[in-house]
Amino acid sequence: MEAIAADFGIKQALEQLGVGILNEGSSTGSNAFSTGEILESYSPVDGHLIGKVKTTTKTDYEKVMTAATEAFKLWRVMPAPQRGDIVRQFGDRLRKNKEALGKLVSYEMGKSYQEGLGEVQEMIDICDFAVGLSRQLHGLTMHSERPGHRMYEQYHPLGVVGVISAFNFPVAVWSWNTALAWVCGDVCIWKPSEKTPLCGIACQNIIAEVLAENNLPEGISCLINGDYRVGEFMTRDTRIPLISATGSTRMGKIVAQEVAGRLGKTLLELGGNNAIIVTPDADIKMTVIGAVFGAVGTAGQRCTSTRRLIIHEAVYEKVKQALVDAYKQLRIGNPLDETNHVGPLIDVDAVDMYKKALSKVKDEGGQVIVNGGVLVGEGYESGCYVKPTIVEAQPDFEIVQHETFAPILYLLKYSGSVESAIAIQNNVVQGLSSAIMTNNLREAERFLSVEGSDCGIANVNIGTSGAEIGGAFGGEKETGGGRESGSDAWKIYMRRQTNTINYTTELPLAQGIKFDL
Ligand code: UN1
Repeated sequence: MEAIAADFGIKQALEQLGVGILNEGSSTGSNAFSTGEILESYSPVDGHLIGKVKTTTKTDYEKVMTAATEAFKLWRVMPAPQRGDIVRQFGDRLRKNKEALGKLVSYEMGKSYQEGLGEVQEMIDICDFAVGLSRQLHGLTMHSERPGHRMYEQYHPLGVVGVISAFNFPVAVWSWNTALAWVCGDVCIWKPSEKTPLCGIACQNIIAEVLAENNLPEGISCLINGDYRVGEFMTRDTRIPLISATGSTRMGKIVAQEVAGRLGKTLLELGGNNAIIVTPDADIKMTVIGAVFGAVGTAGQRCTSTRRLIIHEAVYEKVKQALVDAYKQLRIGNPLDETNHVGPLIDVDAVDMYKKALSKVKDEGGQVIVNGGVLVGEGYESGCYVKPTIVEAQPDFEIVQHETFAPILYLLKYSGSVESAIAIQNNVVQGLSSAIMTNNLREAERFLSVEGSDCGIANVNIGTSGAEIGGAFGGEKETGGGRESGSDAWKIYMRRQTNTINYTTELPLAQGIKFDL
């Protein structure tokens, strides 16, 4: 391990980001209020302890809440374009720290360094988007039915926004929420995944520097650490009007009920079971690139990962063979080494779920065409490396209905028209991302029509993962219905107020009602 840390500049990256020293002491950084028990962060890359973080107790949480509430009073009256300028500075600071943060993401979470850099790029992109947005928080004006009246709507900030994020995008998802929430005038409290706490501290350190340089309170961006019990401080807290939560459907249902019970708002971005439909008119080369990246990128741990390929019988054997050939090229190993395509899963529990899913699909009658398994030996000491696998299955297999966060790709054969493929695609409880590979305009438009894909994301000749920040990101059904990042997703971070102003000396009532005194 020391070799990996030294060879790939991990120590320097950690030092640059202020997240302490490998395997020594505790690394609380800007997580200033936390005094609770120690949370250790182990790298799935080599199994080594990277650092330690203090968790947040209820008493600490109250201090965080006070800091956030105080900061909100100041932040909400700052003109939005000035808030945008703070976000611009944060984006600039991210540019300077891109390599270091990308490395930390790769080392703590296990995704490839390229993808770690890509994740930081998403943060930079959303900052740029939010800067522009800070001058475009538009409401509408309406024509009043009454003479001498003016009617319009305006958006005000909500207050303290709670962000709960998952291990698989340990930095970007936070920024999709916070960059928008900040320009909207909200302050944020973030609980990152307990599996990637150092990524949280690193981000907090970066924004804390920007806030300090601008003489702004750190309460604008707060960090809390720990497991679901710390998350509950926020979900149960009536002082938090909006909880944005990314993670499993199981977690999302609990959060949704807690927050709905107090009539708070939620933005949920939960599980996917994403499919690519491959029609007889598909470009096979493009299909293979899209499918392989979608299935094995981030070791199959994106919510947008491709889990099902729904292939027409006319091209089934050809696609299958091309995939088998492509999987032979895959190099699995240390994700910091850029010659590798696939890194480890997040931890041994995830490996366990991968193994269980594989044995389940075999029990159900699935035919393995690219062997899976857990890798052992030199370079695989963490026990988290698994082989990406491909299994021929049936759409109605129980396991195929489930999201397994691992590189398992199910091949499903369809015959007849594109409608039957769409029916298979839609016949799962999740509704995040979907794609069709076709050069046939009719099939493509059918897929995008009201009778087509029921997902929040529907792509043509692109895979299911790797969405750009400019679009609204999220999905339907058990994916939770939330939308983050681009388009008009900002509206959820604000409260809408309708204003009617009477500039006459009369008081006419709406709907023509007469009320003479
Ligand atoms: C996630 O996995 O939670 O579309 C987010 C993508 C990325 C984001 C994934 N831009 O694959």
